[in-house]
Amino acid sequence: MAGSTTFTMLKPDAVEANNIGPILAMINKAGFTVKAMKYMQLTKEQAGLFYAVHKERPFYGELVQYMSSGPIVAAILSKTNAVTDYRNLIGATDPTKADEGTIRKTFAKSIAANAVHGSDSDENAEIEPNFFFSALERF
Ligand code: 3AN
Repeated sequence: MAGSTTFTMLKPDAVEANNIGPILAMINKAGFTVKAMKYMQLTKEQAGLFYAVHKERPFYGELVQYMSSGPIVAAILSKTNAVTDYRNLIGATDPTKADEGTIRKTFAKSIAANAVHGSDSDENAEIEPNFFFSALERF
């Protein structure tokens, strides 16, 4: 059903700072259910492919380098209005502009090391999990 799932990554800064547990707790408390989950480190090539949509942006090289610099947690999350509600829960890309109580305001270190990724549209919420999960890995 469109709108009922979204895709997230807990980024290298969140994993490094031991914030997997606290972030997952915020996600569950906000009403999201985990449908798939994986702990892994992306190669530069994989990070480059995942973020290919940003290839022309000035921060692309930094983004690819950063997202392959350490382990991440990838997950599919389920909830009514998942994409919109999760974007509201994570807060603005720049943590200095994120609202109080959001994941990025609470845990992000900078605009690059901003703790979590969240799909920005229903279309991307359908596409992004396919990069990480087979049908057998979704529940
Ligand atoms: P969001 O993750 O909030 O959808 P996007 O799609 O604009 O933000 O950017 C994708 C990722 O690129 C961000 N999560 C962030 O890690 C990184 N990023 C965005 N803007 C910058 C920037 N000015 N400098 C460095 N990294 C950036």
